[in-house]
Amino acid sequence: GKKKPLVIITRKLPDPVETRMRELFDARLNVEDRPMTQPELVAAVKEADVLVPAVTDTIDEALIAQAGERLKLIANFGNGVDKIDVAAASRRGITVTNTPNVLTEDTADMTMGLIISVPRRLTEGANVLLGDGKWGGWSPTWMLGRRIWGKRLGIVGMGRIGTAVARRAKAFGLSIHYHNRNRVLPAVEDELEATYWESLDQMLARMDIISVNCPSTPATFHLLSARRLALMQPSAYLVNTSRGDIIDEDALVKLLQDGKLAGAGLDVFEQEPAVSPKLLKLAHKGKVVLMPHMGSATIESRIDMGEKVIINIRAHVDGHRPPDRVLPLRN
Ligand code: 8YV
Repeated sequence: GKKKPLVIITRKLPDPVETRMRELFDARLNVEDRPMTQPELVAAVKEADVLVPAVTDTIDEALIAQAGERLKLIANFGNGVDKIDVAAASRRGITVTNTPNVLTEDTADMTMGLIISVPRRLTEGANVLLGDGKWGGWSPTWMLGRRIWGKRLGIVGMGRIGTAVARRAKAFGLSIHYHNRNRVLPAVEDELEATYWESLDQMLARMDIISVNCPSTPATFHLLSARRLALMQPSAYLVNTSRGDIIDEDALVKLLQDGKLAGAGLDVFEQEPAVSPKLLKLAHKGKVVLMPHMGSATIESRIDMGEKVIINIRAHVDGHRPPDRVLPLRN
């Protein structure tokens, strides 16, 4: 039969995915559960027919310039391709694919979790018993948070995940507002009773909770800048499960420290896996809830993401257009 393509996978993947990849491809798996070093990545792009990176790998123009003739597909394990220079890949005739849809609901669940956790002080409450095990007892005025029911949620980026967050939030009694480059379909606006804000500034100024659900692109870098964050009400909360660099993290920290923002729930950071000590301090004070990039971290999502990677590779090697091809940004 045909020679199997050499597929180099940068990270350890769930067992069923690795088993399937071994059956279908000449799969080179990363047995150590750590990101590849730069020399390892260079060796991989020189040799592979297909590279399967994850969010911890930076596939920039300089790396792509070192790719061998054989490399024709970068099948990302993950939805966000912000660490991959898709335009540079495209110029070299390398296709890029991602794994949309399968992680939408889980990421929306995590987002909803943060939308509830921060105002209702879930982790703070749990830590009372964990910390020193001392609970002084119930009191009518102790550990009071803020209700989310009846509040206004502003979603920045109304794509698949943003819409899934909106559905959940509506069921929890929040009113749905959103900012997006384009309005969503009237049927979706009707279903969610959603209000479209053409002006992000105006939306930020009027919301009780903001959820960031847009991709990280040059156009969204620090979209929530110091100036824009300062427009939010001091009683407002900010949640981010997309990418850290959409928010000016230093400016966010400053506002939280100065009491000009009520709290934040962050699953992503500007310098992962490093988290600023200032944010950790705010977490200890109960002002913020910090998660280590876990939006899609379910067995189900991660297996389905692997399946998507496999589907994209198979389509590509069979000479078809892979279903999840990512096109270079046009801006
Ligand atoms: C993963 C994600 O944690 O899909 C994404 O964009 O951020 C998460 O699903 C990770 O990126 C997988 O590489």
